[in-house]
Amino acid sequence: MSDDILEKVRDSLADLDLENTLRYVEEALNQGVDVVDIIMKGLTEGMKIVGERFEREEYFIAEVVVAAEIFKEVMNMLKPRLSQSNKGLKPIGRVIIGTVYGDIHDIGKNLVAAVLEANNFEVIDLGVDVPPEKFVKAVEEYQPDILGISALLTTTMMNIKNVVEALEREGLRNKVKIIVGGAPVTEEFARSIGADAYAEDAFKTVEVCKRLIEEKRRGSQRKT
Ligand code: B1M
Repeated sequence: MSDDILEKVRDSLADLDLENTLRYVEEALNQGVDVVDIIMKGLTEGMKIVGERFEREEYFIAEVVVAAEIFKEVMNMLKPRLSQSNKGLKPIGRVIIGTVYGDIHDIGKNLVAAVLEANNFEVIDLGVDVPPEKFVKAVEEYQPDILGISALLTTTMMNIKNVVEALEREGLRNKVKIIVGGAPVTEEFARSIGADAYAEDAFKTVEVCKRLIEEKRRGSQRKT
């Protein structure tokens, strides 16, 4: 039953049909489908299909932009439902997040930020196309526990290394844990550029960030 409705959410997003995407998301919520499943099995899978159609040249940039707008609109509706009741609780930790220089993809990064906030992290979002100097300045200014860097292009993921090196040059590398993610990024890549951790999706990011906070508090500089 819930698979049925999630397929409808996925396909209506892939077909760029805002009205039906919203309708099926409402229906899924009414059926009691978990909001996490709506995001991961419905919307994210729909975006994957959009990417495949773009690769096969069935869709062009205009269609991809429309899909991104639909995703964002539905997320605006779902975001309040992600939040647990964190009011009055001390945040678990502070995370600065941004999409790396040269890259303007922000749907995944925004989702990671929303899920972290819903799980009681304080999140400072630097936006997209963020140069290394801006990451460095933000780390100096806000002294976060964790710096999160997102990259969606194979060409821009290499720019993450420049951020790690810039932090090293400024003597800030040991003050912050670095987590990286995004479609082309892997665990192996994360290690190779000297990041502390990798997470494959927004919900894994929460688990990994909790672990990084623990490690930081224990004063361990061991790489994960
Ligand atoms: Co572009 N794009 N795009 N695009 N786009 C991809 C990434 C691509 C795979 C499509 C394809 O060809 N199949 C391809 C990259 C190929 C490559 O490098 N290997 C591509 C390309 C080529 C381009 C352009 C170069 C196209 C052009 O102009 N010719 C151009 C580049 C612009 C630039 O950045 N300089 C471009 C532009 C765009 C749009 C602007 C039209 C739009 C972005 C709109 C926006 O973000 N506001 C767009 C979109 C939407 C996509 C696809 C279709 C969907 C991405 C997405 O939002 N997915 C994408 C195809 C695909 O990924 N299959 C594609 C949904 C989102 C929830 O998932 O972002 O993966 P994702 O995030 C996940 C995880 O990756 C992870 O958690 C998230 C949530 O669970 N994660 C993290 C992400 N960041 C994390 C950080 C973490 C931890 C986990 O810690 C910090």
